[in-house]
Amino acid sequence: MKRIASPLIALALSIPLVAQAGYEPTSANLAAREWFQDARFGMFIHWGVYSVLGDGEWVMNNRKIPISDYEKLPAFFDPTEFDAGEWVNLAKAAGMKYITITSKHHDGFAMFDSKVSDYTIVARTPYKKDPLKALAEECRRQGLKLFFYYSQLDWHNPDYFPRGGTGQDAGRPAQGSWPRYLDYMNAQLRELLTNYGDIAGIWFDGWWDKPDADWQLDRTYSLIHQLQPAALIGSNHHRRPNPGEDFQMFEKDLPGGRSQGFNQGSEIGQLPLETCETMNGAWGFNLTDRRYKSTADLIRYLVRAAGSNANFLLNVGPMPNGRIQPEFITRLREVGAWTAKNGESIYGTRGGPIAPHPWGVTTRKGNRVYVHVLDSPDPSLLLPAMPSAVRSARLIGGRTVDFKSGDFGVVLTVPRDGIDPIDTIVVLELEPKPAR
Ligand code: FHN
Repeated sequence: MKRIASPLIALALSIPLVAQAGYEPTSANLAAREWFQDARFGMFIHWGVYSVLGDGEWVMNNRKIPISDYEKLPAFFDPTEFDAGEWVNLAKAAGMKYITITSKHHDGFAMFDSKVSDYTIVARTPYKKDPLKALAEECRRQGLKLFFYYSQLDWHNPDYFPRGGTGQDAGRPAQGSWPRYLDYMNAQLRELLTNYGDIAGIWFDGWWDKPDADWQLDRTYSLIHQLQPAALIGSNHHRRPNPGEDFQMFEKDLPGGRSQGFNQGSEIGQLPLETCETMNGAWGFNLTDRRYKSTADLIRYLVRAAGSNANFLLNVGPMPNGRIQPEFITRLREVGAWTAKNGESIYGTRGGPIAPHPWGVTTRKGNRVYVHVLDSPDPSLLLPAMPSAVRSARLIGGRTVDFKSGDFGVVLTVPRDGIDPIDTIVVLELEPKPAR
């Protein structure tokens, strides 16, 4: 995926964004935020007609494909092997608690039965069905929550005008009505929050394409919260959260990380956190991208995210036939074997009392601290003092771990044959702190 660095993005980091000023989350929304943080692990799904070309979700922009040609693609998109039950089963097998799927990506193509557009999977493809409806029903049946990704950026709609930093080669006329585009976007969001039952939230993306535009976020965020107060709003704008947003996402970096150019200005806010990453190098299906991350790396990313008090949203880009490629299935099942065995150290936890270090991270649940030793050459590990005295120490499998406490902190000595090459998890039981 090519991102265009532009002075506009630099400008964006300086413009205070007005959103849902004075927003007060409802008790249902606050409860949803707790659920979200407990969930810790979700499946991101990037799926669209771009998958026909097998070259990622930015293919229209990167290959400068005009709308007149790109509109030929839906005719080839017939995912007859799509099975919502298979996708939800796979997410659950991995230990994922929610799914976030693209309802509309930057190409403007609606992967749902939108009545305010004829550029939809129902109107334009031989498939003629609404996969998001099937997925919503299956998630409800199997007890997973469902978020919709929605791209504010639109390379197809002529009213997305003035153009932003991308989508310049789509062949649209140099005119359009921005207010009419906002009406269109809000109408589609109304459909997504009305026609698919309870939705866990909206994952916005693409604000960064026109950072200086008047997006009228207060209007959009108010609409969402009026329709479904518990729906969590997040926006992948790579900046501090705005009023009306309920969680903050980081892309391809742990919270506060700066490995990606677009994260240079991002700051960690006070909201629940989530980081997202691909399984290879692509979000949308890419036939030739073989940069598959190892299962061990994916597990460690999940652990480091939890240790940073963040969720991990791990992506799949399904193929145009509706199936998920075998390399992803294998990894998800292997991650699931790990979460089945060690999930207590992730689910329902919050970031631990020790900040993330190169050697590893900690997570915490009540008086229990999980020390995740990810990269320590030495079986002994010196930790700073815990919030209260350590009562006991054991490997998550049960074996006792020697520990010595003192003013210096706590030294853990893990038996050499108890060291796990992926993540050695030491469980510390702390003395309950006296009630104040
Ligand atoms: O441009 C998109 C990209 O296609 C993908 O959807 C990622 C997912 O976080 N978000 C944007 C890139 O920052």
